[in-house]
Amino acid sequence: EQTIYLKDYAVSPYRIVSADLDFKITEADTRVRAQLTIEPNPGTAAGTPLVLDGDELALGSVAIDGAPLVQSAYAADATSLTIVEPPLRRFVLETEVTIKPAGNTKLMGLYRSGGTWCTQCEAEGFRRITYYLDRPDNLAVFKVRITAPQAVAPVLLSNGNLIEQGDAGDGMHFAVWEDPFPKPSYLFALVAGDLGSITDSFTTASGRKVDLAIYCTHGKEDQCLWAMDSLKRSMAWDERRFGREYDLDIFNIVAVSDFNFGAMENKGLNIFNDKLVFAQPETATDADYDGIERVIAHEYFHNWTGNRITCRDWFQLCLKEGLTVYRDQEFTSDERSRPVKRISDVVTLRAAQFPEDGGPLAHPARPSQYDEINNFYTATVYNKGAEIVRMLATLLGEAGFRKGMDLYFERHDGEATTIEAFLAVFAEANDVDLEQFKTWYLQAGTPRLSVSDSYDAASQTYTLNLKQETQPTPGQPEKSALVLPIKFALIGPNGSEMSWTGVTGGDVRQDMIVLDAASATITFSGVPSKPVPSLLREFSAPVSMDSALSQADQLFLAQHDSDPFNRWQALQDVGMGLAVAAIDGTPWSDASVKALSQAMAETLASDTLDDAFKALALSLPAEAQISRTIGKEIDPDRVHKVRKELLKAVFAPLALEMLNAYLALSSEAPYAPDAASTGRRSLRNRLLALMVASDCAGAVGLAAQQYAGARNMTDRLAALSASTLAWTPDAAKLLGDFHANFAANDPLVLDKWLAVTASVPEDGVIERIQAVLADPGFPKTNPNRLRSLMGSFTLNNPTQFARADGAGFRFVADFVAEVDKINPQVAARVLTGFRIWPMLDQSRRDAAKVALGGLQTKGSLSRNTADILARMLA
Ligand code: HT7
Ligand code: ZN
Repeated sequence: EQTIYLKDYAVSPYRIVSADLDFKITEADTRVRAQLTIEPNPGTAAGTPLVLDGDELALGSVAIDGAPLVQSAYAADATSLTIVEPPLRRFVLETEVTIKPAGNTKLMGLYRSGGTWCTQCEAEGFRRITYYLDRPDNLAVFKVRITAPQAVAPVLLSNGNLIEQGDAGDGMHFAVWEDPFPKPSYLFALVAGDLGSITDSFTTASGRKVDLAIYCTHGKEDQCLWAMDSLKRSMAWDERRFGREYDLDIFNIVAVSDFNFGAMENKGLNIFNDKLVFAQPETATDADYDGIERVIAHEYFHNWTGNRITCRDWFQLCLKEGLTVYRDQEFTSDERSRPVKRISDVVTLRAAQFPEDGGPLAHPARPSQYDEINNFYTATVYNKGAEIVRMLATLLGEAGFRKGMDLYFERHDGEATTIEAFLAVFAEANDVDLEQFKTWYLQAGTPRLSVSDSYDAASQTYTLNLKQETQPTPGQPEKSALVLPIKFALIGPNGSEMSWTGVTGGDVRQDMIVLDAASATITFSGVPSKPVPSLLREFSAPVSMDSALSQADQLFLAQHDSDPFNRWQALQDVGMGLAVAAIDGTPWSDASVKALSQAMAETLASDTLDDAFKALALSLPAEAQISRTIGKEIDPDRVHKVRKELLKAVFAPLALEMLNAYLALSSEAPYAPDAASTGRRSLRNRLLALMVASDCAGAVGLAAQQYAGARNMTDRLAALSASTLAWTPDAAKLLGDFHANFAANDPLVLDKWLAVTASVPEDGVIERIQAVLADPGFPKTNPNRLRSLMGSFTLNNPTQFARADGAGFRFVADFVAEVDKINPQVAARVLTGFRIWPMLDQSRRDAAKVALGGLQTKGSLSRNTADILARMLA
């Protein structure tokens, strides 16, 4: 396999300045004629060959400035077209290729989803459409002519503005689109199909009217309204918060059913996985509504952070992704509840990114090498990337961060740039040195922050000892100290924040300690009584923190901390402490469980906390989270069993309070996706799940009743999952009913049934999944269906995936081998579920190795899957 290194980055000898593309689409195939205006870059020597990327293209003809090239003047192989001796001046290269979208199951390049032709070009899909310099630092203006059969493709779309359309004879019609903004090829898009649409408009702050449209399968138009509403709110927010206006007259979104990812930010023509567009209360949950709002915003925000300013090379992926995730997180925080959003994001980070950072697939947010770039669209690049930007904002303050962003837009608009350039604008705008901060982008692994403290009553001094350490990760044996912004407060015995008169031994800035060394001992003087430290408020740095707080101090924080994040964290820490100790052989005492139970009861009864917060707080850490904290020799069955017992011990005594609260939260109001209504449903459904899981009397029947009477998918699915996760006597019946009455005719609801089915922590689940896959009607080419089934199994069903007999591992390895032939991106992503294997106990490790080894000996794996497999086994 060919490894690409950041250190080898070089400017291309030639650049494409404009691309005129002419697509002739027919049922059988698509003919693509490209007229590329090309110039040598400064310093290119005469005779330097021009090498264009290509993949699965059937080459017809090649010409330069209108003259066909003789065979010896060019060479084409499986991955490139080389022009042996191009002119050392501006010239037009003309190529004609034929491609077969209907057989394109990789879903990269031009492919068909249902009857619709659509494209996905990021990262390297454009080379599957035509020969090109398919690299993000080549910015060109595009003009695109599409000719297609009028009957099957009445809608013809591409980037930019529609400048011409008409009849092309023989039942064909055409449209011509022109995008005035130079862009890299990965932002190219084309759609041709028979689609319905909804339209709207947005007037920008400077008074320009933008026409908005969302295209979808006929009949689904009314399911696009929430997406449209989210789009308009995103456009307004980016103006308010970052001063960024939209720049074209048209903004189109197209929803398609077959898509490798969530969505794609193509200039002026976003293409979306339809699950992130369609919403109606009967089929979409609150989580779906949230996801749509978030991803619509994310793709829209890319117009500035990604499109207007793009990446120089794919190593810089987190330049656009980390920053844009940060921006979408801020949007949701401003639109909904900031603390609830922060807690949810940290839950995601810990569930998805921390395990990546601590396992065989660990890599820096800006990697320095890759074999297959598609394997680097990871939680590290996206979510840790966002955390890094968030730390920058924390360190610089809101105004300082905005100054840096303004300078970034001013200085780099229209460029393909780097992380270095991004950091430089913040350093310059704020006159600070960010050299050490940059290490966050270069170093993999989650730092461990250890804290101990002491109080000296005689001198009224309080001392905090802080230590950071990052374990080695693949290819990075040595780690250096990072800059950790640690937001904090000292909480006094009456629950309010204490002040101090002096501080020595560290960089303490009002409510923040900045730790930039391996350790620090910070002494606060003038502290009249022993405080309880509230550290890492708002989760101000993406670290794992070991604090030596007693359970009593943690519960004190859970009750008094004015930082909602740390209040939530304190409850989690108590639950984690009890679970880990019990798994380790030290059973919890009645008193300690009672204290946690009491804290949960107080949380539920609080009149100041909101419902959404309560729903998050009334929980124990997930099994995967507990396993990760244990860190080695994990037996998932034991983790499952102990967590279940703890859940029962903590929550069963609250049966009556939970039931009363559940009943009081019932509502006859019609469904609305606003924060308050969503919060109410999430608390009610959380209580139902807790009552079922802790075997409260009548809870099984209550779940069945809620399932049957539900007036929206949020409540119905919650009742179903509460039943199936606890595998109640009703569970199988409810699962069957859900399939027959809700899932069978709606693919996005079917995904929910597949996910619930695959998450049942009971023997027999593998056989049930196998039966689903063996059904001839099951669409093995659709990523959503495959991910719902297999992604849920590997990530949400640890006891069955990591079965001691190896059956789960064998099953997934066989699946990966089969799907790899159809869609390598899906196969590689499912395979990443194995990353937990080095932490398992010996027998499970052995079983995982056998399954992975078997996959390796199969040979002929895609580059995507072979790369993950090699790193997994290294
Ligand atoms: N920038 C987009 C990434 C993406 C993608 C990557 C690989 C294969 C298919 C893909 N579809 C979209 C999405 C985003 O982060 O906004
Ligand atoms: Zn993105």
